[in-house]
Amino acid sequence: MTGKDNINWHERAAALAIDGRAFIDGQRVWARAERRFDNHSPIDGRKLGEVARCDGADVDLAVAAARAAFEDGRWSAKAPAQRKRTMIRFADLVQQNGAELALLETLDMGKPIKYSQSVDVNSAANCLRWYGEAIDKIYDEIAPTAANSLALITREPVGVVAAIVPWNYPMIMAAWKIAPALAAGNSVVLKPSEKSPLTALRLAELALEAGIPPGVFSVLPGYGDEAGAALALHMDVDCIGFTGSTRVGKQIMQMAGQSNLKRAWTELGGKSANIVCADCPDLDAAVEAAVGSIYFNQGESCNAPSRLFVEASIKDRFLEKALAMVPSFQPGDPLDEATVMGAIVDNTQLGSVMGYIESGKSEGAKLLAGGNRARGGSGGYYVEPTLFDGVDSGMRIAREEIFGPVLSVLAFTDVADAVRQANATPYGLQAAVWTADMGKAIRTARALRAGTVHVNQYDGDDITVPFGGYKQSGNGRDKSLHAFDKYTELKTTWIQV
Ligand code: TXE
Repeated sequence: MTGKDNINWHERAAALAIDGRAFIDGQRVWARAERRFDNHSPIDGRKLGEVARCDGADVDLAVAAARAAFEDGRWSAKAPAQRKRTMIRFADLVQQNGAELALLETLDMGKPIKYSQSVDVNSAANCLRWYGEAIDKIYDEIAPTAANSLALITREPVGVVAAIVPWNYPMIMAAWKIAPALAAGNSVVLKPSEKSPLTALRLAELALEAGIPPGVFSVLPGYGDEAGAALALHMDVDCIGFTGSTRVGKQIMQMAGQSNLKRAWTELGGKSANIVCADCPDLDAAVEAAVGSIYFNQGESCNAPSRLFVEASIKDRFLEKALAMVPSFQPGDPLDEATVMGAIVDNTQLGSVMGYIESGKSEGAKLLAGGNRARGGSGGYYVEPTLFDGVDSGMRIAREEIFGPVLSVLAFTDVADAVRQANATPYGLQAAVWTADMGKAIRTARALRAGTVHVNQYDGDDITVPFGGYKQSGNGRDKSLHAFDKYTELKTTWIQV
């Protein structure tokens, strides 16, 4: 992004031509069966265009092209330094086309244009650049064996990688998979969510323009049970990287097992606990993080801190400050640069979020803010920032992933009990603890069963650190050098000396 001011996003949106064709073997094509689905914007319900509805036949083509590319070495056999240069060009092109990508992302899934630019475009470009930069700085190993032999331990690309990603951060989720997989020399077939396919298709064009050869990176829009399942079941896909719901994550593991035992990596749901102790060193910062993090991206984040545990003695003060802040997250027009909360991705998700709000009310939680649809008359899907107090760990709003702007507040008197409740979930993605007592912070962080624990903050986020969950929040890690573990095989070569 150039950061230029005064873009008229409505005008740009009206002028935008949507190309919903798939991207297979370097070409924009419709699905073999000629089927399409309508793509609507959650901003106002308007039809944006038609998108290729790919199925098993298209998957076969894309996988065959990916395999051919992998075998002939047009990408896989390039020196890491060469792949690096191409990945960096790809990142630069994402940045240069940032305004268009941001607009597509906002129109497609409803997040505020301000964040599509500053967060989604920048993070995706940074991710592509970082893995490109990293790939020619990784050395292999020689094992400390006896003197009459040499054992080389080398990493090789795993082959054909399928990536299936969700709709909440379409570009970033795609980048987290494709950047390490491509940098390591794999061929990749990406299936974006049917709810948000547009930026992935544009990324494929930019990859080709950057010099990633045809066949190495294909993008197949389509439904999960058609294109997605065909990829997960494919006998010639070596590895699958999935981000989405825990329900589908389990199916992915099963399909991997029932086909060719492809490596299956999953980044799934969460119900992250944020524990604020009475000795919190900066209550204002804690309030800002608790409120800001649950309403960011309309609450559609797997790591959203949706369960807020506050020590009883400070709860009233905490809630007073939180409630003063909630109205600033009222949803607005996502194409207005001042908007901080946008539209829920579609009518189905809206119905699900409203259902959770109703369940909170009927199970006896105290609705202190929000609870209603917003922006009536816009034709889009908006929910007020919602806050429930008096939540009990047994209630559905405390147990299930809502994936909407709904914060559940629970009181505690004993931090050990808060940790027990925090851990009493099938999920284990993230958690946080706020306390001035570093001993308590570290003991609590150790006790929390989560892939990431924050201490006195909730916004720690960097491409250099792994991201992923314990328990049913998935396996493997996205981001950081650890992501290469998912997309490479270790080979040992014994040499007689
Ligand atoms: O996700 P799905 P949905 C959670 C969140 C949300 C719920 C449903 O709670 O409310 O999941 O969202 C593809 N074989 N998260 O329905 O269905 C699908 O096409 C192969 C948390 O959108 O898991 C899409 O590309 N693929 C989450 C991707 O899987 C299949 C992000 C995710 O879709 C498939 C998203 C199948 N049988 C939702 N069925 C997070 N952790 O960030 C679907 N897909």
